[in-house]
Amino acid sequence: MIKIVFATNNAHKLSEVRAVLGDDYELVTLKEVGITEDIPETGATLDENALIKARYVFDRTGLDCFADDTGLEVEALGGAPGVHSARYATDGHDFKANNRKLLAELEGVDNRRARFRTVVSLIRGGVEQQVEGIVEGVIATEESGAEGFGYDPLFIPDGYDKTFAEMTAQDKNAISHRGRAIAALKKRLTKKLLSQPLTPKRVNKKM
Ligand code: ITT
Repeated sequence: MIKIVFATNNAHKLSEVRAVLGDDYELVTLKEVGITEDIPETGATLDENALIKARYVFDRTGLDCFADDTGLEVEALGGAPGVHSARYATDGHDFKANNRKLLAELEGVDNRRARFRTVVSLIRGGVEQQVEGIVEGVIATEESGAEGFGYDPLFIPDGYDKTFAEMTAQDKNAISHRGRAIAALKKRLTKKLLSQPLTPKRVNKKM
């Protein structure tokens, strides 16, 4: 069993990732390593925020860890809400308000193309790596379905006529941004490390 910390406070992400990684991996939560505060996401991009979250955990624990930063990128909105997806409508993680705002912004807009993008930053043996997963689709004109979370009731992946929120967790994971990013992560985790680890100085400094 490979133990690895998943730097998230989002229970939905945790259960999706657990299902994709499978039984060979034991996912350790932030709470279990004593990190109870919100990790500040001050980056301007998904890549930066994923790295910030992973480094935050590595700097404090020195343990192998990874973080997921995800955004919904809507073509007609110039890529918004993107890196601001969690706090699109309000300062909190209010999924309902975010979906209402997205529908309002796209009212009367014909181009409803969008994609979900997940960036995963991994720090393993002190070596940083990054993988990505993307799913393309369209934004529906009303919410449908009760599964999943976030923007799932509005997102119809290409090749389907239902939203992510109308799919089982297994079906969503098979084609989703996160499912793809975590599949790529799993491949990395089975490979030998080739590059040099980060200097242990950063770990020691704060331990
Ligand atoms: P952590 O940072 O603690 O992992 P978070 O919810 O803040 O959790 P993000 O910063 O990646 O995660 O925020 C992305 C937001 O995008 C999230 O709050 C949801 O509203 C939305 N989101 C992320 N993944 C999604 C998915 O698979 N389906 C629908 N919406 C999703």
